[in-house]
Order: sequence, then C-alpha cells, then structure tokens
Amino acid sequence: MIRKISSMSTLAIGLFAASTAMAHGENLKPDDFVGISFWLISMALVAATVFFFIETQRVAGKWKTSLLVSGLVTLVAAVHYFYMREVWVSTGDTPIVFRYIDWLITVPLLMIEFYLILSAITEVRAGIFWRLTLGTLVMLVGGFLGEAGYIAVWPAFIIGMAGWIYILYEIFAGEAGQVNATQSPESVKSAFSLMRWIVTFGWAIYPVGYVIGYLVGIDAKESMAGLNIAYNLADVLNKIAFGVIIWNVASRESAKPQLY
Ligand SMILES: *C/C=C(C)/C=C/C=C(C)/C=C/C1=C(C)CCCC1(C)C
Repeated sequence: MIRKISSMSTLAIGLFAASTAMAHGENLKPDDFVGISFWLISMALVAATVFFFIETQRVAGKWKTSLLVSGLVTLVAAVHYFYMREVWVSTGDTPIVFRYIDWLITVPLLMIEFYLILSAITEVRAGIFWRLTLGTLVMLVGGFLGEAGYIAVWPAFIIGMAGWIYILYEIFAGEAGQVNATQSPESVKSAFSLMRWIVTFGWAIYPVGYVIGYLVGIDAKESMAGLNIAYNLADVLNKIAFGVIIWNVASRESAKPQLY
C-alpha cells in the first residue's frame, strides 16, 4: 500500500515537472546562466525528491520521518523553483517573495531534522524542537520585514541574525548539541556535525546576499544575477546535500542490527 502511494506520488511529481517545463512562454537563451542554473537546480530538486521518497521504503522505521522530511524540503523547493525560473526567463527578475515563501516552509523543516535524527536514536525533549522552530522563524520573519520594506533594513538584519545565532547556539552548545555529544553513535555524530557546518557556512550565503543587496549600497537589481546564482548553488548544498547526509546516516544506521 505505502509502496503504491509513494510510486504514485513520485509519478505525479514527474508529470508535474514535465508539464511546467513545457508550459513555457519565453525560451531559455544559451547565454542566460542564471536561467540555466534555475533549470538545473529545479530538475536536481525533482530528482532528489523522487530519490528521498523512494528510499523511505528501504530504511528502518524510526528513520523514515527524517528521510520523508528531506524529500518534502526538495519538493517544496522544486515547485518554487519552477515559478522563479519562469519569472526569471520571461522577465529577468526574481521577486524575493518567492524565496521567502520557500524558506518559511523549508528552513523550519531543515532545522527540525536535527531534532528528528536525535529522536531516531534516543528520547529527546520537545523543547529542542520548539527552540529550533522559534529561532528559524525569528530569522526569516526578521529578514522578510526588512526586504519587504515593513521595517528598516538594518534592524531587520539584526533581528534575523539574532535568530540565526540562537539556532547555532542550540545545535553547537545548547541541549541539541549536548544530546548529540553524549548519546549519539559515531555515524550520527558525524552527520550531525556536517549538518551543523552546513547551517554555519552554507547558510551564511543568504545573509551575505542580504548585505550585498541592501546594506552596501549596490543596487539590488544590479546584483540580482550574481545573487541568484549564489542562492541557487547554496540551495544545492543546503537542501540536496543536507538531505543526502541524512539519507547516508539513515541507511547506515538501518543496516545495523537494531538495538535501540
Ligand atoms: C533552503 C533555504 C535555506 C537554507 C535558506 C536559509 C536562509 C537563511 C539562513 C537566511 C538568513 C538571514 C539572516 C541570518 C539575517 C536576515 C536576512 C536573512 C533572512 C537572509
């Protein structure tokens, strides 16, 4: 039954991807590297989604949720990428609002992965989940209020940075970091550590983009092409590679005799 549902949803995603790919007004120009990167990443996100969903069938029960969430992240991002790609190719613009709508769903899901992989190996208190979610929302809502012009860009940036620092604290030194340090087996420790470095360095690309676009006086429109390429590549690391790390630890832990 589950297998059937998963292969049907996989098919639906594939068809959806194919139809949005064809329902295109403007044509992609061979020298439009931003457009090409939107195409590449949107297809990579579809492929990653299919892969994560199907692999949920293969891993042990307690790892299925983590893998499912990885697939949801790439699915939500793929759909946004179809729209952004369309808007870019036909207008040369990317309304920042698409990115934020995507982030509002995918970034909390990515953060929850820290909670989920710890939950797969031990009892974890719900406080970790709530603190990670709260920090993520403060970071994104702060940034959005600034980008959308509801509050000045500097205060917005500071609120957003505070949210990010709070999350980093939680996964390095806070309860999540401590549970990992004291209770995780080696494979989970190494996944946790890689994921944490992604949240530190991979995620730094977005606030750097904010600074370049809004705070150093470069016209946001002028820096749009470079920014889009940077964000698109960042998403490969932060969404696909992040999911692959989880897939790797889930498969390795599932291959072990199940003792806990
Ligand atoms: C898949 C998308 C991801 C992982 C997006 C992450 C976005 C951020 C880490 C954004 C961070 C920001 C700040 C730290 C300061 C304020 C401005 C933001 C929202 C760009």
